[in-house]
Amino acid sequence: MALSITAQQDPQKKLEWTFFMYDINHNGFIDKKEMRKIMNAIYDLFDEEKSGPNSPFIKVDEIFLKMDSNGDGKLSKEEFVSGCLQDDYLKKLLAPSIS
Ligand SMILES: [Ca+2]
Ligand SMILES: [Ca+2]
Repeated sequence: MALSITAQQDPQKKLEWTFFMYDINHNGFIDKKEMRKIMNAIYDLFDEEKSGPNSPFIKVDEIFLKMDSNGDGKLSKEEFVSGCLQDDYLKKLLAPSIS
Protein backbone atom coordinates (compact mmCIF):
# COMPACT_ATOMS: atom_id res chain seq x y z
CA MET A 1 0.00 0.00 0.00
CA ALA A 2 2.79 2.44 0.86
CA LEU A 3 4.34 1.75 -2.51
CA SER A 4 1.16 2.44 -4.44
CA ILE A 5 0.74 5.74 -2.57
CA THR A 6 4.21 7.02 -3.38
CA ALA A 7 3.93 5.85 -6.98
CA GLN A 8 1.08 8.30 -7.49
CA GLN A 9 2.24 11.88 -8.04
CA ASP A 10 -1.10 13.67 -8.19
CA PRO A 11 -2.11 14.77 -4.64
CA GLN A 12 -5.78 14.14 -5.39
CA LYS A 13 -5.01 10.57 -6.46
CA LYS A 14 -2.81 10.04 -3.42
CA LEU A 15 -5.56 11.22 -1.14
CA GLU A 16 -8.01 8.87 -2.83
CA TRP A 17 -5.62 6.02 -2.08
CA THR A 18 -5.39 7.24 1.50
CA PHE A 19 -9.18 7.25 1.68
CA PHE A 20 -9.31 3.60 0.63
CA MET A 21 -6.77 2.77 3.32
CA TYR A 22 -8.97 4.39 5.99
CA ASP A 23 -12.15 2.78 4.69
CA ILE A 24 -11.37 -0.55 6.33
CA ASN A 25 -14.67 -2.30 5.51
CA HIS A 26 -14.81 -0.80 1.99
CA ASN A 27 -18.34 0.56 2.21
CA GLY A 28 -17.37 3.85 0.59
CA PHE A 29 -17.36 5.86 3.83
CA ILE A 30 -14.95 6.40 6.70
CA ASP A 31 -16.63 6.26 10.09
CA LYS A 32 -15.12 7.34 13.39
CA LYS A 33 -14.29 3.79 14.42
CA GLU A 34 -12.25 3.23 11.27
CA MET A 35 -10.45 6.52 11.56
CA ARG A 36 -9.56 5.90 15.22
CA LYS A 37 -8.04 2.57 14.24
CA ILE A 38 -5.86 4.16 11.57
CA MET A 39 -4.95 7.14 13.74
CA ASN A 40 -3.80 4.73 16.44
CA ALA A 41 -1.59 2.98 13.90
CA ILE A 42 -0.17 6.29 12.68
CA TYR A 43 0.54 7.34 16.27
CA ASP A 44 2.36 4.05 16.83
CA LEU A 45 4.33 4.54 13.63
CA PHE A 46 5.54 8.00 14.60
CA ASP A 47 5.76 7.20 18.30
CA GLU A 48 3.35 10.00 19.23
CA GLU A 49 1.92 10.59 22.68
CA LYS A 50 -1.60 9.09 22.81
CA SER A 51 -2.87 10.63 26.04
CA GLY A 52 -4.04 14.17 26.75
CA PRO A 53 -5.25 16.71 24.20
CA ASN A 54 -3.43 14.90 21.39
CA SER A 55 -5.21 11.60 21.85
CA PRO A 56 -6.44 9.95 18.64
CA PHE A 57 -10.01 10.04 20.00
CA ILE A 58 -9.99 13.81 20.38
CA LYS A 59 -8.25 14.26 17.04
CA VAL A 60 -10.81 12.14 15.25
CA ASP A 61 -13.67 14.21 16.69
CA GLU A 62 -11.85 17.34 15.59
CA ILE A 63 -11.29 15.94 12.10
CA PHE A 64 -14.92 14.92 11.70
CA LEU A 65 -16.09 18.34 12.85
CA LYS A 66 -14.02 19.92 10.08
CA MET A 67 -14.46 17.37 7.31
CA ASP A 68 -17.96 15.99 7.66
CA SER A 69 -19.59 18.82 5.75
CA ASN A 70 -23.07 17.25 5.51
CA GLY A 71 -22.98 16.14 9.16
CA ASP A 72 -24.01 12.52 8.64
CA GLY A 73 -21.27 11.17 10.91
CA LYS A 74 -19.18 9.59 8.16
CA LEU A 75 -16.78 10.86 5.54
CA SER A 76 -17.34 10.30 1.85
CA LYS A 77 -14.37 10.22 -0.49
CA GLU A 78 -15.24 13.73 -1.68
CA GLU A 79 -15.39 15.11 1.87
CA PHE A 80 -12.10 13.45 2.76
CA VAL A 81 -10.19 14.55 -0.35
CA SER A 82 -11.46 18.13 -0.43
CA GLY A 83 -11.02 18.43 3.36
CA CYS A 84 -7.36 17.42 3.06
CA LEU A 85 -6.76 19.65 0.04
CA GLN A 86 -8.22 22.66 1.84
CA ASP A 87 -6.48 22.17 5.16
CA ASP A 88 -2.75 21.56 5.37
CA TYR A 89 -2.98 20.61 9.03
CA LEU A 90 -5.49 17.84 8.28
CA LYS A 91 -3.46 16.63 5.35
CA LYS A 92 -0.31 16.31 7.48
CA LEU A 93 -2.26 14.58 10.21
CA LEU A 94 -4.15 12.12 8.02
CA ALA A 95 -1.71 11.57 5.19
CA PRO A 96 1.81 12.18 6.51
CA SER A 97 3.31 10.42 3.50
CA ILE A 98 1.96 13.11 1.17
CA SER A 99 4.01 16.29 1.13
CA1 LIG B 1 -16.13 2.19 6.06
CA1 LIG C 1 -20.47 13.16 5.55
